[in-house]
Amino acid sequence: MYFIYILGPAGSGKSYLTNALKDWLEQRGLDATIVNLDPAASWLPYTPDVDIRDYITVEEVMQKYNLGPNGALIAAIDLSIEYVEKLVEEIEECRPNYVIVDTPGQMEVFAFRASGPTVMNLLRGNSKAVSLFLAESLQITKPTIFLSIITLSMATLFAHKLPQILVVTKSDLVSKKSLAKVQQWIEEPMSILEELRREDSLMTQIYLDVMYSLEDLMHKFIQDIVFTSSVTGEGLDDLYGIIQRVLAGGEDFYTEEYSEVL
Ligand SMILES: Nc1nc2c(ncn2[C@@H]2O[C@H](COP(=O)(O)OP(=O)(O)OP(=O)(O)O)[C@@H](O)[C@H]2O)c(=O)[nH]1
Ligand SMILES: [Mg+2]
Repeated sequence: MYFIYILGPAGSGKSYLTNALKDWLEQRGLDATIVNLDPAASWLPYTPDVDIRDYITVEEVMQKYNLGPNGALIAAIDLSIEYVEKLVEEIEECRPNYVIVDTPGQMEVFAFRASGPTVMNLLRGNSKAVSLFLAESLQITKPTIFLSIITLSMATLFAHKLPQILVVTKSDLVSKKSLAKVQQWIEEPMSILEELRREDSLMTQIYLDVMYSLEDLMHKFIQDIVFTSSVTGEGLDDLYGIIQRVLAGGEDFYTEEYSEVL
């Protein structure tokens, strides 16, 4: 059993990718169980096999503790630790090849507090896992947003300490040329400088400093990028190939190199 955690900022396409990936796997004769870990989800593009909302919802927490939606989401995720054992039992009954875990929209609440990564760890136990960090193509193709997304993806990596693949979603919404540009920024981070300067020349020195600091980090921590569309199915073959490589540990992956440190 392999776990695939789907993480990313609000609206980045987590739930749609969860659904598309499950379909892709099932069409190839592989079983996938979907776990919804979003206690605030009011509608999902799939029917979850295992659902945190069967145990706790943000709505209930708001009423019970007189909290607003953000406070209630924090509380619901903290409280969900209590129910992980039940979720694990449900997953084990399914005994799938893959467990795809969809996570809450407000990823900062989930990934950057202790309870989110704790739930992730308890859920997978000793099973191998990979996380997909999602970024929307319409956002990541903008140079300054690219920098924010890259730093956020690294922060997420440090929070859950799992091998992570950067997935640029909704690739059907931008040109191939723009996606190729993002690929180039990943491979040669300094190539973004010119565009950053063009966007805001007053910031040139700061961008230079940032890029010098980020270049090495990016080479070390962002190894895989893939462009997908849950609408056209584009990129899902590539994504599966990378997931397999990471999970099988066939190639030298940074987690092996850093596992002692992490
Ligand atoms: N064109 C296009 N739209 C997409 C794609 N994936 C998702 N969307 C749209 O983007 C919106 C958000 O998608 P979701 O999958 O719900 O995003 P999410 O990250 O789960 O959202 P939250 O859980 O609220 O954070 C929906 O309106 C989808 O229709 C895609 O590959 N292409
Ligand atoms: Mg969602």
